[in-house]
Amino acid sequence: MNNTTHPQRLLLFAFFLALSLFARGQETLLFEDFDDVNPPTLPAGWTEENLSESGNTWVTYAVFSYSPPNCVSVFGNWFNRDAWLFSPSVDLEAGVSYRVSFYYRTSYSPIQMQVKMGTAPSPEDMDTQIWLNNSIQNTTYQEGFAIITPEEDMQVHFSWNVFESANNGSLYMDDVKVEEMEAVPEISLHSTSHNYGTISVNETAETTLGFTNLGGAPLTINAVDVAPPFIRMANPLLPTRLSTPAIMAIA
Ligand SMILES: [Ca+2]
Repeated sequence: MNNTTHPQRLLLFAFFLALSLFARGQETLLFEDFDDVNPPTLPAGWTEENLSESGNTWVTYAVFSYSPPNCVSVFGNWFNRDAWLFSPSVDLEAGVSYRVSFYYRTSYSPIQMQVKMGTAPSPEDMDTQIWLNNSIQNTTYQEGFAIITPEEDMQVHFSWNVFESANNGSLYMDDVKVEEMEAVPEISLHSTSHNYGTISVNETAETTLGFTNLGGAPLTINAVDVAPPFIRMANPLLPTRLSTPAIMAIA
């Protein structure tokens, strides 16, 4: 491209990068990859309950894993499902934040799943919903997670409940983890809107930034300092880019 005959396009792209100011994850309380058992047996301490009359329930499965060789799955069979998978118990401390995460996908048809926690591994004791996706459509694994902060010391079980979803699609899940989070905030910075493009001389472009706190402690932002120098990144294969690495959130 000949820059002498084409106007330069200046694109701000650094806003789209997540800005992680603090490390996450301090202690893993529970991790299960379902790889040390022979399918369809569930790992020790894990149980299932099937409340549907004809739908399938949770089994360990040796195909379509996220971490090979196994995952855990609820197969489709065209009937409504109400399949519950229960974790072993985990001790939680009051005021401490925990990250409950897992990887999940469908085979091809939309699936509904919720994650709940409760004091005993049975559906009637699962009284707190911490995650819900009522239209799981991703056919490659993606992470689901919830951050919880109990108000009192608790011994809980977590549960994954595939419900309704009367189709032939299967739900696959792997690498379940419960970890205690460091008592520090973690900022995820992202752009929610912008009107970039060609900015003429003396013309102003605007952006709106979003801050999400994915850490284990509250975050107070009193000011945002956008400070030069800005870096114009040169790449002959791409339009000229302008990054803003000096954006600082001041907590
Ligand atoms: Ca696995």
